[in-house]
Amino acid sequence: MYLNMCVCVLSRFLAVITMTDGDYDYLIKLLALGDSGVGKTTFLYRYTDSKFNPKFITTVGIDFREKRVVYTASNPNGTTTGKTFKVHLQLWDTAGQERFRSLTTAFFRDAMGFLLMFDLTSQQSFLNVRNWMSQLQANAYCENPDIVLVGNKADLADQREVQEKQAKELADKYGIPYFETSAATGAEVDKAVITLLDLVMKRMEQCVDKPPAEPANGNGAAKLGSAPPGEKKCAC
Ligand SMILES: Nc1nc2c(ncn2[C@@H]2O[C@H](COP(=O)(O)OP(=O)(O)OP(=O)(O)O)[C@@H](O)[C@H]2O)c(=O)[nH]1
Ligand SMILES: [Mg+2]
Repeated sequence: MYLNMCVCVLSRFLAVITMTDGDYDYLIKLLALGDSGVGKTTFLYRYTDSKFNPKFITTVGIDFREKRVVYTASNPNGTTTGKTFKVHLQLWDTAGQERFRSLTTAFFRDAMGFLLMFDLTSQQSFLNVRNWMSQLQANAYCENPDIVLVGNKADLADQREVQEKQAKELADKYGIPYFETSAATGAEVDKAVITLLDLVMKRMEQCVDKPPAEPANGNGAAKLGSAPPGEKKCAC
């Protein structure tokens, strides 16, 4: 099974290499995570292809989709800077099933932003958001990565188990944006992804604008920050 999975991902990866013409300014890697069945694959399919797949075919290990977007840079006050960038989005789709956990968390390190998803019709998937958050803090590029919390299946209003207020409070506690989406209708799907892209781009712009680290003693060695060794600071 693992061999099949590797061949599948590899062939998709090679397809990306041949399909991409290199005509973009940024390659941004985002990753979707959350319990099995919350709708990660369906959400990404809706975002890239504007279609809904009602069938549940659980993801084996990891997969990805891609999309080109034009990103318009904005000032801190929300007004546009007039600068636009061509962005190639790589959207990594992880398996929610426990048996793939060590494989999927290994992919967290390479992602620049995260769509942390739960199912609005499943209280358990919402409770598990805290566990996914710990996994992220332990395995992402830093302890405070860019994340958007997504409550999916908003169209199933009569089956809802998680209230908007509850989810919003959790997102506020983590200091991250929250969206209620529907992969079935497409509601808020684009907005959730674009908000995450905006956070990632803003972090990158901050890094570009930051002056280079001063030499510590004139011998060219970079000055070390106050972080203890091994701590994953969100440095540029
Ligand atoms: N009604 C409704 N159904 C949805 C929505 N999103 C996903 N589904 C359905 O939920 C089921 C599971 O969706 P998947 O996208 O396969 O779930 P997943 O999170 O990728 O699951 P794993 O790959 O096992 O981690 C499928 O039958 C989807 O059609 C939604 O917004 N509304
Ligand atoms: Mg899936």
